[in-house]
Amino acid sequence: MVQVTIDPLSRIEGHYRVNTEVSGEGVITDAQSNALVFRGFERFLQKQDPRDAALLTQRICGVCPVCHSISAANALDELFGVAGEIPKDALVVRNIHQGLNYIASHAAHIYVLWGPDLANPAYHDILMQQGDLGNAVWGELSGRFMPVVNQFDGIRLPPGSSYLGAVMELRRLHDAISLIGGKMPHAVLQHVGGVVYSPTVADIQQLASYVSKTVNFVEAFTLGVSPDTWIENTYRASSPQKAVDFVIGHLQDLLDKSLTNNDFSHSSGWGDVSLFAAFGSELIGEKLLGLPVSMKMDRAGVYPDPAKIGFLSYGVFFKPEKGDGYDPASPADGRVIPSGYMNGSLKLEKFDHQKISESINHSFYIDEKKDRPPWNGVTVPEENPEEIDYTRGSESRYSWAKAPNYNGIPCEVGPLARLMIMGEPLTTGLVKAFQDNGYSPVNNYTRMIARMQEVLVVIPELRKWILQDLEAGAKVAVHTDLSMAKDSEGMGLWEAPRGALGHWVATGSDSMVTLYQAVVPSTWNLAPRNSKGIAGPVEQALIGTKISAAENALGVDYSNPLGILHTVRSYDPCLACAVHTLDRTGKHPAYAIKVV
Ligand code: NFE
Ligand code: MG
Repeated sequence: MVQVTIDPLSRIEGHYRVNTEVSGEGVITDAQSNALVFRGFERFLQKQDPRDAALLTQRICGVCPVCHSISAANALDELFGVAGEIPKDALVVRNIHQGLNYIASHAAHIYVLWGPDLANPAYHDILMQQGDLGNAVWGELSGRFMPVVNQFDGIRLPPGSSYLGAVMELRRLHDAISLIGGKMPHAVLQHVGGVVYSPTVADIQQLASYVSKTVNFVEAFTLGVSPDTWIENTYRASSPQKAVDFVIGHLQDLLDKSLTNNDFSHSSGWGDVSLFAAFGSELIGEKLLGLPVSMKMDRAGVYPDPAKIGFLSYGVFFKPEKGDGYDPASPADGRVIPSGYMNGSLKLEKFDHQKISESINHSFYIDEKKDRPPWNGVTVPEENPEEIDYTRGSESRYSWAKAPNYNGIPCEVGPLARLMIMGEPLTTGLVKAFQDNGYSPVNNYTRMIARMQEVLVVIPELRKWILQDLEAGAKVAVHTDLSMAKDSEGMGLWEAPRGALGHWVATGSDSMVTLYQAVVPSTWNLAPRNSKGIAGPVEQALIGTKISAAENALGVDYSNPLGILHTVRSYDPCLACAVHTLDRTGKHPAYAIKVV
């Protein structure tokens, strides 16, 4: 048994440590997910004017400030009793603001945080065993995904073309978000009662132009085919099987050409998604397309026991067709990407916000109760440093993240959960293909494909909101004043790029905040054990995963623990969001393995 600890785990947002125990065969047998900073947003909002929450909570995170401002504004709408009257155009502006941030956030993850893993030296060694084909594929992976600072065999390599292209594209997307939000990060747009700005005709045209430039990037780099063709045959396919057939057929056409000349370049049609879709998966690449080699990412990051995991979506993007107002409880038909809960066997149930609770048994908080719903939540940090102890493994208290549960069960949240719950054809078809072929449908590969596909789900909706639904100069707010928030409660359910996001607020007789709780996607995904001792989603996904590249294809290499890195990064973690401080002791945990 070897203990492998990665601290800090890089190329995620924030400060994160993961402890694992690994068997002599290189299989992870236990894992603890450690969130090691506490920031206290829920505490310093106490006694504040609640209207400030839509501005202040954005400071939780610079990657996803938009979703925090919208969750907060949604909570305030209910707190002030105006959720049923928010003008339709304000809801459309919230959609556009969030839609642009979804694409930017997913692009940052796919290309900048996660993409460089495809250029890991282990894949060089695995691919080089395949002669000319492997050499050509490695040339594409390293040429596209190499990060800015990278050395290989002591030689400094230039950054990848797709990596650099995405960085430029992110800048443009941030310009677009700034146009509508005033700035990015930390916009000044979302407010109780609606939004503070109504786009002009010129702004609407400018927004449309930004989106069409993003679509050009997606065509040239990400897909290698027209996004409209892809959307028509996947997101809008008449059945999940047809969506999968389209993608497999497309990959087969590309391979038929490229296997003769070993040309896997962008100019021969290999978009970044196609390259990953074919070579990332044992089932798709080796079994269905007949490739001699793959990264086998579909074998890693799976849940061993369906009774201990669920999948959750609170629903996101208002439906403009419904007119003014919305239901804060987010019923299943209320949003474009719907709310819902799927159990570990992928059976869909209606979402009920009353089933949400958070446990603190393995977290550094003090409370006489071990589980509380967020509308009755407390956040009191452990003050006694002697109580902070990481040494008893999974028995310890070991994280500043609480452990959220739905009906007592930890849940994966994020693009894969959302698109499975939505019944998005490509995701649903892929899930079925993995099940039919004896694979776990939820794995590191399907998590990444779902994130890529969600960009293609958002693009056509974004174009519709901008070009059809948004009215220049329309009314975008209803009147509110502070007295309306007296002795009240509000709940803001939304979906951040990384998954289910909820803000809960309550006020006293002076209308000032008496309770503020945020339950955030990375808190769900990176949770420690809950009050029943059930491991959090990332912990469960790590257990059983092989530590080194492609199912330990080159043997066990503790110094390059790609199984851990791929699995944790497939959730796109954000620790700034997950733990909304300081090491009071001044003692820092030892660095065991530092991966940069
Ligand atoms: Ni800081 Fe966030 C998103 C939220 S987190 S990135 O998306 O809420 O898990
Ligand atoms: Mg919280």
